[in-house]
Amino acid sequence: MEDWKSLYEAVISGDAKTARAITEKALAAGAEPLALVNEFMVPAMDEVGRRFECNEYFVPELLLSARAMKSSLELIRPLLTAQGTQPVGRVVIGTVKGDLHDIGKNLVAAMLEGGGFEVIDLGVNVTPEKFVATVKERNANIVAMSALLTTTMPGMKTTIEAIKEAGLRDKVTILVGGAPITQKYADEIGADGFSDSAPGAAVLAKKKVARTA
Ligand code: B1M
Repeated sequence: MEDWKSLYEAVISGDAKTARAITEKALAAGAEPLALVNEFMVPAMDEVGRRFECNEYFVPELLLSARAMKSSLELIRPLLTAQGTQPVGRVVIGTVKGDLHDIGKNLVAAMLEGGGFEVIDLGVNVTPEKFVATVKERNANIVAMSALLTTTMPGMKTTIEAIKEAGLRDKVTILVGGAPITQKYADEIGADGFSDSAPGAAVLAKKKVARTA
C-alpha cells in the first residue's frame, strides 16, 4: 500500500480538513480502509497520547486530534459496515459512566456492524441502569463496554453487577475493551470476553454467539 504517512501527520497536528482530504484521496486510490485506521490513524492517536503524557500536548490538542480522526472515520465507517441480511446478534454498546472517549468504541461498533450484528450504540457516559434498561427493551444478546480511563474501568464491574441483579446475566454475553483493559481484568470482573482491538472484538462476538446459538 502507498505510504499515507501524511494522514498520520494530519491527525497528530489536529488538521481535520487535511486528514479528511487525504483519506478521500487514499480511498479513491484503492487503500484498504481498515489499514488506514490501523497503520496511520491509531498510531497517530498513540503519539498524541504520548505527547499529552509528557506535557507537550494539552486537552485542546487532544480534542483537535480526536476531531481529525473522527472526520476521517466518517468516510471509513460506512465502508466497514455490512449490507442488509438478517443480523447475527443484537449488541448494546457504550462507553462506561464518567468516560467521554468514543473513538475506539465507534470503531468497535463499526466492525460489529460489518460483522453482521445489529448495533445499538448508547454513546458515552453510559450508566449501568441505561445498559440494563436497553438490554431489556431491545432484547439484546451482547453487551459491549469500552473504557479508556483507569478511573472509569470499575464502571464495567458495576454494570455487570447490575445486569446480574436484573436477572439478565444468563441472557447476555459481556465483552469489554479499551486501552487500560486486560484479559486479567476482564476475568476478575466476570466478563465473557476481552479484545484489545476493534476487529478482534467483532471476531470474538461472532465466536461467542456461535457458541450460544
Ligand atoms: Co483522554 N486520556 N482524557 N481524551 N485520551 C487518554 C485515554 C490517556 C491514556 C492519555 C494519556 O495520558 N496518555 C489518559 C488516561 C490515563 C489513565 O486513565 N490511565 C487520558 C486522560 C487523562 C484524559 C482526561 C482525564 C484529560 C483531562 O481532562 N485532564 C480527560 C477525561 C475525560 C473523560 O472521559 N471524562 C480526557 C479527555 C480526552 C478528550 C475528550 C480530549 C479526547 C477524546 C475524544 C473522543 O474520544 N471523542 C481524548 C483522547 C483523544 C485521548 C487519547 C489521546 C486517544 C484515545 C483514542 O481515541 N485512541 C488517549 C491516549 C491513547 O489512548 N493513546 C487518551 C484511539 C482509539 C482507536 O483507541 O480507544 O484504545 P482505543 O480503542 C482501541 C482498543 O482499545 C479497542 O479497539 C480500539 C481500536 O482497535 N477497544 C475495544 C476500545 N473499546 C473496546 C471495546 C471492546 C473491545 C475493544 O469490547 C467491547
